[in-house]
Amino acid sequence: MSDLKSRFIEVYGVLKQELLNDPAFEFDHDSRQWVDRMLDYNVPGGKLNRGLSVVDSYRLLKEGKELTDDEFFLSSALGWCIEWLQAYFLVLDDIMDGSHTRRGQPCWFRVPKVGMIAANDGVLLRNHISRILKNHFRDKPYYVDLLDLFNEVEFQTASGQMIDLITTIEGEKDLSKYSLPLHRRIVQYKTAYYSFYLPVACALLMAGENLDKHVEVKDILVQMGIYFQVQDDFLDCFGSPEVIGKVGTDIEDYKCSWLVVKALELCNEEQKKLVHENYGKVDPACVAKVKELYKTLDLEGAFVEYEKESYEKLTKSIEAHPTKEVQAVLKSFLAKIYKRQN
Ligand code: GPP
Ligand code: MG
Ligand code: MG
Ligand code: MG
Repeated sequence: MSDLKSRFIEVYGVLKQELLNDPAFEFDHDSRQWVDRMLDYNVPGGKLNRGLSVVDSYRLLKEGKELTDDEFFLSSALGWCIEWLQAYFLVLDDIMDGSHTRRGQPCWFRVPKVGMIAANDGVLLRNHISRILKNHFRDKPYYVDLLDLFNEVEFQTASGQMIDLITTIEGEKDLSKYSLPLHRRIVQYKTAYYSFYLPVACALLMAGENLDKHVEVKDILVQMGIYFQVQDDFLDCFGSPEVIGKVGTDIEDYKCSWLVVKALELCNEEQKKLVHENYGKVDPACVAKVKELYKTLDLEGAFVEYEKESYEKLTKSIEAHPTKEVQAVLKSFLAKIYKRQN
């Protein structure tokens, strides 16, 4: 593990201890143990890309100068707030999507004796973010902007999640409503803001920048986030569960996934009928038929094409940006996700 990553993980331990000893609430042994286990199960086990990106981006914005211990701790704490936000979203998303596994283990709500307590754990995870921010950023001049940023991004994500969910009601009635513009709207809101814009926005605030002056950076990051969610949709069907740590449910869930939109675009009348008859069914035989059609239509090829185009477009927009430091932040982000397998 890199030195940066292990130092970053140490900060998780500090933040967790602070929350467990929260003076606002007199925890008894059982409740402290519950929160401890719930946090370890849901917060630190991912790739940590979003969290580490805050530290990376902040360092690049400081022209690569070594961070002081205090700067490292604070940028890591903001990074962890994003990992907490991600944990909160995933715990709830897995309930809503009826998923089984996440990060190579059962989804939290599937763990014996957890069940719907997971819904309240989601609320707790969200509240932990505000407590971490209050503990460490209350005296900073950018505190209000930070709170506002987290609130806005949470609102955008929940709105995207809502469209992701209610779209399936319309889709069940009329699958032809699934289109690339609709897909784009869903993924922009449910994924792009919190996964891509938020880490960089946190670093910019820490560096004393005004976010209103960075709309073009936001735009590039949102485009990158859309590309990232198309990858997620692709991996849901074509990724290997051992590598992505989860078993896909998009076909069963009737999701407006990039794959089904592409399939509807490419298929003939007979194949369209097959999609209509088999999409959104839990029966494994139906799922297999849809997957087979995806292979026949060479959606893997279509995805490789999309990936190449997105990479070229993003690189062009990044290179058009006037400041070298910002370019470095964006390029490092793109390099982390290009052709990812998990
Ligand atoms: C990813 O969708 C979107 C989220 C995790 C946002 C959830 C937002 C909430 C307000 C709960 P996904 O279902 O495709 O992700 P995955 O494939 O990881 O389940
Ligand atoms: Mg999901
Ligand atoms: Mg979902
Ligand atoms: Mg997915």
